[in-house]
Amino acid sequence: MPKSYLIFTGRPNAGKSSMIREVVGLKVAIGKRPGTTRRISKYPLSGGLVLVDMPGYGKIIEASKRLENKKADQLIRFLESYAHNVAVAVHVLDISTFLEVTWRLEKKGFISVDVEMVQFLADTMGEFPVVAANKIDKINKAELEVSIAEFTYQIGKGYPCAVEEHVFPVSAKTGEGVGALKNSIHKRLTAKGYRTPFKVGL
Ligand SMILES: Nc1nc2c(ncn2[C@@H]2O[C@H](COP(=O)(O)OP(=O)(O)OP(=O)(O)O)[C@@H](O)[C@H]2O)c(=O)[nH]1
Ligand SMILES: [Mg+2]
Repeated sequence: MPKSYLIFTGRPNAGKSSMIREVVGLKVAIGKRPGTTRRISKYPLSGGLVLVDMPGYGKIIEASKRLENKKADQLIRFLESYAHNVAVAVHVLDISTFLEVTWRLEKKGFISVDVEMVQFLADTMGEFPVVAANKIDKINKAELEVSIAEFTYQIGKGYPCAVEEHVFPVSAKTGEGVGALKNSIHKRLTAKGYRTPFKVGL
């Protein structure tokens, strides 16, 4: 039987590995600087699932453009070839810097890497990923609302479905919102006949 994957995607430093620690309880390496997770790392979990911690997609400090492109190609190829075996994809984004980063990219004529990645995941998997809008401890409520609204608006341009129901404001640092995120992953796994490899407080 082919293996099934629980994958965590996102830009460098978004908090993918921190979120894996919070959600799954696996002690994967985390770091202060972007580029901590260097390889696509797979960890077998209970119930036949395999967890995948991905390197960040996007800017890597101290890496050449060529290496960045090579890494991005590797990630895209991995996602394309594994798409049918992904049980649940969780896209982690740093919502505290989303507006600033998006505006900076927009000025250069690019769309947000997070928006691009979420749309890519939705297209290749045929299902909207669970989105963990992380680092909510770094901004206030008003900033969070505006940031989430902008993110869902940008995603919604291509996907008029109810995007909000897939977006979970969380902090891997304080644990806020992690319960709701875990429940949503649990629901998706259960609906597909998988056993959830972590405790959920229902
Ligand atoms: N304030 C705050 N910091 C966080 C949060 N989540 C992660 N961090 C910090 O962000 C930094 C990056 O976390 P990682 O989990 O290593 O991020 P990553 O996405 O796995 O990064 P790469 O492996 O480099 O792609 C670390 O210093 C974490 O402690 C959060 O919710 N709030
Ligand atoms: Mg990491």
